[in-house]
Amino acid sequence: DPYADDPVRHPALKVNSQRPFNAEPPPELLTENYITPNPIFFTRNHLPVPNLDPDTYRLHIEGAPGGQSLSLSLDDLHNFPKYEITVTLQCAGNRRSEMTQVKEVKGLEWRTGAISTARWAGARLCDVLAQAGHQLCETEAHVCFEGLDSDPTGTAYGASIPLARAMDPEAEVLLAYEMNGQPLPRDHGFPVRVVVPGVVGARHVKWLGRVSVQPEESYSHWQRRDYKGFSPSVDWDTVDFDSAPSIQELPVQSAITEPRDGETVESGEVTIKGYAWSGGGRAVIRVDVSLDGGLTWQVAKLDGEEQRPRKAWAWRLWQLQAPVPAGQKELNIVCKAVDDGYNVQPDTVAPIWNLRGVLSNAWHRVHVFVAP
Ligand code: MTE
Ligand code: MO
Repeated sequence: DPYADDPVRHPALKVNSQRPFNAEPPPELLTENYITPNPIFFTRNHLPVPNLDPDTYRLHIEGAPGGQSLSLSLDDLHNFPKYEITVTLQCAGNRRSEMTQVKEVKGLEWRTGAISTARWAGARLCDVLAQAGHQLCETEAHVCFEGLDSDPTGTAYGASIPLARAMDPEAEVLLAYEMNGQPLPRDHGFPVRVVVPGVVGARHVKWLGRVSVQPEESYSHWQRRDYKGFSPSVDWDTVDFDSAPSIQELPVQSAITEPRDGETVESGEVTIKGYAWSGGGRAVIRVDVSLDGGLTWQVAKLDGEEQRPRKAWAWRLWQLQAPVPAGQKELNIVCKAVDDGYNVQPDTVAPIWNLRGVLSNAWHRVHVFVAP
């Protein structure tokens, strides 16, 4: 059993798949803290978790023509200037289960918890690439990452990002060795993972073994044959994966974490909580909440760290305390976020349904009963 050596996990996690391990925190735990505690940070593994020895670990960086290839130990990585940033990581499949309700899709049934936030610390990818002689001259090039996790045929997890993002100091792409002040937990990439702020989880390659600059995107299955969006009209007979770009920055997202669907709330006043985030460093500027299915709206209060313009890498938690209209027996609670590009979420799922169930960011809806 290649999974026999997987780490022990926190019992509060809702498991979507045991082998490989995929799990999300329950919603009320997810927004209890602005920074998600490591043991309940959502986990998305495609393969068994490798057991790597930090003393013999080496990160291979392929050198530029005229530059030099690097074989970096953990100590070597620590010798680069250390940066620490708060970044929210979201899987492209977050909230996929709502797409399944429209029509069947292929993928894990994530609810609202395939998203979490941590303080990540490590070396900047641009500093490490510069030491290997790379410059931003090939503007169309890509930086390919290979994990040290592999399937029985020896194929490793892989993904890539554009070189332009990798070399941009403002994009703050990290080779992270710390998560919330601790060495990375095994499930989250020990000893080193990539953190690409504002970009879909799939590019944050864990158990990083190799970095190279290539004229084309990674040839990995997960770069080319997955993690792409399509029209609702495309099915498994007609899909052409080469016709769509790989997902990088994610669209604006929000969800309600309290109360939960089907719950009974007290009459008088209701407290509604959730999260909101957008990709590409776009800040969340507002979250609107409705108690009547979207007929009327109120503005929620945003909590959490102040967001830096163009570098809003982390989510905002939000809440709204609202009187329950007298005589209401049920409430149709809805939330939607707006980012600083004034991008909004679509109101329903059907027009954004896609066969892989990615990019599920319609208004989030929760139906509750009011106690008599
Ligand atoms: N890196 C490796 N090596 N193997 C993987 O299976 N999964 C990716 C990404 N990096 C993956 C990986 C996907 S799809 C996501 S959403 C994130 O890791 C999840 O990171 P987490 O498990 O730390 O939450
Ligand atoms: Mo993912």
